[in-house]
Amino acid sequence: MTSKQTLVVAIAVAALTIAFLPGLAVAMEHVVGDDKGWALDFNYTAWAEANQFVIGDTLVFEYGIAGHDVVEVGGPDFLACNQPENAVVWSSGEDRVALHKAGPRWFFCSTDQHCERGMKLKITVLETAPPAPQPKPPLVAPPPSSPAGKLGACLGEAAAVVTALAVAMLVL
Ligand SMILES: *[C@@H]1O[C@H](CO)[C@@H](O)[C@H](O)[C@H]1NC(C)=O
Ligand SMILES: [Cu+2]
Repeated sequence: MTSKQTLVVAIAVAALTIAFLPGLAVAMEHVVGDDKGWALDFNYTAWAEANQFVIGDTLVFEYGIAGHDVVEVGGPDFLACNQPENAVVWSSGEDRVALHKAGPRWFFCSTDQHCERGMKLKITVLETAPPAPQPKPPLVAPPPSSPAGKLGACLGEAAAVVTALAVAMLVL
């Protein structure tokens, strides 16, 4: 292949990737509490509601090891801030917890009364990411769930790829 052909192929691959990117799952790392990390005086219920957790994602708990830890428990122990003998405990200060199955997970800090004071996190891990909200289709268009709607969406993506290729050919 000439270098020009190589470039065209590279651009085509890039255009295809961008066109179909929304359909690809990207594993996410969630730093618990964002900038605040794993700490007192933070609403982890609100934080969990503002985030989406999908199988393959990772939770990262960041905190000073002198003051905190991370304990994983079941639902009733979570409600009672109770740490059973067999609970899994993380204490590195930078704990990475892989979310490898769907369903709820419960964590709290076992230091003093930190759990009672709200240093506790419940998340629900989803099987797959829910579809991103789509812009409302015009009234005349068929509903997106119908075969015609899907075809339309595919044609739209195909048109984007063809346009990108045409631009690439013109530029080269
Ligand atoms: C934390 O946020 C949740 C959800 O927004 C809210 O229902 C709850 O009252 C808050 N808790 C505190 C202690 O502010
Ligand atoms: Cu703590």
